[in-house]
Amino acid sequence: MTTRNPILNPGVRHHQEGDFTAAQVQLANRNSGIHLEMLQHDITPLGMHYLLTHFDVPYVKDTADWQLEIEGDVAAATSFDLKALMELPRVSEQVTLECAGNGRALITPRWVSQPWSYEAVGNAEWGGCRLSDLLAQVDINATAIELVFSGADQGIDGGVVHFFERSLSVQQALEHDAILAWEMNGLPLLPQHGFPLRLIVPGWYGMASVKWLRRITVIDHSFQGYQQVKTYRYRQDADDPGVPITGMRVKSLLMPPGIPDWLTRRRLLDVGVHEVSGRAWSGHGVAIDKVELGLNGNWSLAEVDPPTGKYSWQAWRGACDIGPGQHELSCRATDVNGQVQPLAPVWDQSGMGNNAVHRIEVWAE
Ligand SMILES: Nc1nc2c(c(=O)[nH]1)N[C@H]1C(S)=C(S)[C@@H](COP(=O)(O)O)O[C@H]1N2
Ligand SMILES: [Mo]
Repeated sequence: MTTRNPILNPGVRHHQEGDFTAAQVQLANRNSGIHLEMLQHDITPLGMHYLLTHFDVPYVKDTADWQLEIEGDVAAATSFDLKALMELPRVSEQVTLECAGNGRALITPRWVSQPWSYEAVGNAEWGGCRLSDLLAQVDINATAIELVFSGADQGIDGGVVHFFERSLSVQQALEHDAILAWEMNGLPLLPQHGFPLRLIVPGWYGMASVKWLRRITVIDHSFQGYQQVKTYRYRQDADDPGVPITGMRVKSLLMPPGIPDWLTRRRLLDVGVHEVSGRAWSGHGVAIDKVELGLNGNWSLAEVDPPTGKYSWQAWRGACDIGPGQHELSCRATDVNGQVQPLAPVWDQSGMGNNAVHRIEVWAE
């Protein structure tokens, strides 16, 4: 008698309403979010940046025999150790990274996956070299179409066993200021952020920034890997082939004022004028034009700082005169291309790209 392996035959993924299951709590415990009070920092302190790790964190004990392999549609396969990478021109750049699934748990019904609310974002200073400088040392064949970036982490999703892999077109790899990073905020990458080497694709949602990078394969066709075609697409329903997700949508978050209630995180504050501040960002290096601060649905213009880097979020602040009782605070950003955050989530089958305005309840007395 044979039984069907439930891991390789998981059945159809579904939506859910109401309480979170133990499996979702387990996911949330592994994949932590930024604490919103960290929005006071330009650069998210190490250990406070959000984390999204699909499988197990691979453990590289010793970097002495570690190599980044480059193979496929190239004149000759080659590899680089960390020392060789470190001889390329250095870059160090602030990049805001957000998970494409951020906000998923705020869409009803909820897609069963990592249940983010607002917190899957951070801004770090990534140090390393440009991917384009490395590729300049590789003789890529004229037939090349895409580059596949392979992580060292293997697991199962949708019944499919695979390594975490994503591709970029040759043009995207050369033109998007991508970084091969071995440092975060001036220190070697923490194990959970991709030690010893990761890709950073500035301006894109986080899935493109492959951690624990160990191989780049040049291919003469379009990549059909699980993380490329089965997920990270905007879809209306399960049958929709969808469109690939690339750049981040315009978004802003506010730092909750006052003090939190331990169990509910509802905020308590004094009646009076409060300065409310936060961060705003958009995708593909597009700057923020304005941020509006909402008090019970009445919007006023906030002051926005200039960007500290092309791909870095921008600080904003405004004043709110808060009377006694319960109120809703919110914020809404518009980028220089005129893209504005929606007031309510825009439907997506797997809860991707939810950039609806951030809302929090406060009680003043
Ligand atoms: N190898 C590998 N790279 C990965 C992932 C992963 O699970 N494995 N997760 C991706 C996703 S979905 C996101 S949002 C970012 C998160 O990066 P962080 O954990 O450093 O914040 O890494 C991306 N790179
Ligand atoms: Mo993500």
